[in-house]
Amino acid sequence: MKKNIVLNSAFLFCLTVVLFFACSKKSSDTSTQTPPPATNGNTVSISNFSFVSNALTVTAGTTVTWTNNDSAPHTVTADDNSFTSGNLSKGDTYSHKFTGTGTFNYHCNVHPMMTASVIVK
Ligand SMILES: [Cu+2]
Repeated sequence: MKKNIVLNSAFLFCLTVVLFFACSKKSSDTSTQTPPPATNGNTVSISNFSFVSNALTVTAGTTVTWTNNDSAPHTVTADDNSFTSGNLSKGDTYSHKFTGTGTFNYHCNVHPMMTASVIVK
């Protein structure tokens, strides 16, 4: 009888281990099915002296918001000067609504090598 108790305990222990791994596998499967955070959408991050994404595609009528995540000041300035944010300090945001379709190239006035575009479809 005592042997049965030992066997039952061993069985229960194994069952617990199996269930634990089954559950942890299930939860990790769920996390891989969760879509990654949107890197596109209608926001652009300015970080490490670049625009992320540097080729944002949106539909006409979308308001795009830029956020400066750098300590350095940046601007969001259209190459044709149709819009400009002025100097953005760290944490500052700038929004511009794109009503017409086309490719809108822009740059940073402080760092002209920083270029990017918004493609409006
Ligand atoms: Cu800049």
